[in-house]
Amino acid sequence: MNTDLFEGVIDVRPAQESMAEGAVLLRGFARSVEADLIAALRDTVEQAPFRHMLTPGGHQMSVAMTNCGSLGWVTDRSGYRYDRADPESGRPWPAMPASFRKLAEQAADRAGFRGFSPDACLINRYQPGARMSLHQDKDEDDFGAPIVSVSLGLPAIFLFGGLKRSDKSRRFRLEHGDTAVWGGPVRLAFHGVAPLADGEHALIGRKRINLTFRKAR
Ligand code: MD3
Ligand code: FE
Repeated sequence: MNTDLFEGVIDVRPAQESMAEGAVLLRGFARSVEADLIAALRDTVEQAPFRHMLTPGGHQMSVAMTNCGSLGWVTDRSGYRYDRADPESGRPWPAMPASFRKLAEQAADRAGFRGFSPDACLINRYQPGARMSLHQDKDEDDFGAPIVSVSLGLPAIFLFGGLKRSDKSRRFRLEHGDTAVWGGPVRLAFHGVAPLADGEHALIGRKRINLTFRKAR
């Protein structure tokens, strides 16, 4: 039915794509609030700058990271964990901006995961060549909560595998504003990001930013 002509209501909801059972891709979902997100990102990064963390094996990650929210994901020689404090400054992570929280909760809601309340937002910065190898997100206490991921800036190829590392992965091109939600068994699927291709994004510049919202505790 054409609701625009019939009721004078325009459906502005973006297309909803299913990547797998429990994995929903909301194309362009964050675009209507991009200016708020970018301003809040600037403010957050001023308080807790991006840094290249060390893996437990001693390798520096190509992706630079920071966090906001009451818990932040960190890695160093002693392992992966969530911490209330930024190890670089000893201070609590910056508060999760209201625009971030609202977007994550609305995306989860739209994808059918009601009542999502993230306590952690990992902010990943990919410069050309940066990548993230296949992994599972397993550092959270409660795998029952979904994960919401918001892509900003340059497009990236997202690799989406199965529950075993050896499962074949499928590729999805994630663009500025695209928002993905993962919950249920697929929450533990292997995933990664192919090396970022060079380019220039009109608002974000020569990089890709990914916001990953989780309930860590
Ligand atoms: C699929 N970040 O920080 S988030 C990460 O684009 C991470 O920076 C990627 O993976 C990035 O851990 C992708 C999207 C994501 C998060 C969790 C998932 C995809 C997922 C869990 C299961 C399946
Ligand atoms: Fe991940």
